[in-house]
Amino acid sequence: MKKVLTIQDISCVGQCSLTVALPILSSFGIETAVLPTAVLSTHTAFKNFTFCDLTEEMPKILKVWKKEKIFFDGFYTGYIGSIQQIDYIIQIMDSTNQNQAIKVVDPCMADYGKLYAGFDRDFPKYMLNLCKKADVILPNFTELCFLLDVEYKEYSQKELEALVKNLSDLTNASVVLTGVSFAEEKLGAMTYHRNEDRISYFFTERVDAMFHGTGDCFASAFFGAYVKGFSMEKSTEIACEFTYRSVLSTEQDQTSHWYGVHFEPNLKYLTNLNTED
Ligand code: PXL
Repeated sequence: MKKVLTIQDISCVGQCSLTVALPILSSFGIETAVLPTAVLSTHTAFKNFTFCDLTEEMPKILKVWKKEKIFFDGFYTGYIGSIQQIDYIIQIMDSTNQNQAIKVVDPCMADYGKLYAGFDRDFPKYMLNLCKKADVILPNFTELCFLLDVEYKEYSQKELEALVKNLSDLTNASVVLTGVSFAEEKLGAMTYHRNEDRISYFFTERVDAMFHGTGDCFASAFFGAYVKGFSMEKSTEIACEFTYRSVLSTEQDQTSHWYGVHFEPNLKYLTNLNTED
């Protein structure tokens, strides 16, 4: 069985980061170890959230893992708690990497043109360093703009493709851009396969509602599929479909809350995927 490490926060309530990644990766049948970056009462879109920074734990945890000869077949990073953590995470990836482990970085830091509460303006510069360690990075459009330090505004399809290629050149990673839309009723993702210099698109119907946490559902499903051996493009298609189904479930559930995605009814879609397909 594959063993992977995911590095992101625990938002105790909020249906994001680790509380989303763990059930999703388990549904793929992947053993998942965690390195929590911080513990928050709720995610940062809530008011007055608490934040316990776990930066100081990282070198201590690594020391034990080195002694115990613990290695991983894959790494997936999400929300990072401090700039200093980025160096620690790079050290951890370098010293617990087994068989050229797959590295996926979700540069989770911004949406709708704004950095999340708590990140200052130079955070994207440091996040770019972590992206340089990745095989695949999964920015949304806001994060793409911050990583490239370009204006957050509407771009044509041609311009968007050039921006994605720029980010790939800068990081040496393949790029999966989420939240892509060129027609009102469709929403999806663009992939740029770096080694094959290939751009592809995947779309589903757009659900007329916005929910927090879709990025984490997408990234976790993408990573699970990719570790299972699906191609980058097929993993993107699976992640789009899973996120679409989860947003539909959220919209249809009258008891849904505002802060997260009701992804649980769709886990069986991931469990039933077959790499032979
Ligand atoms: O869903 C991304 C995310 C993860 N972790 C924390 C967040 C957010 C988005 O706001 O605040 C703590």
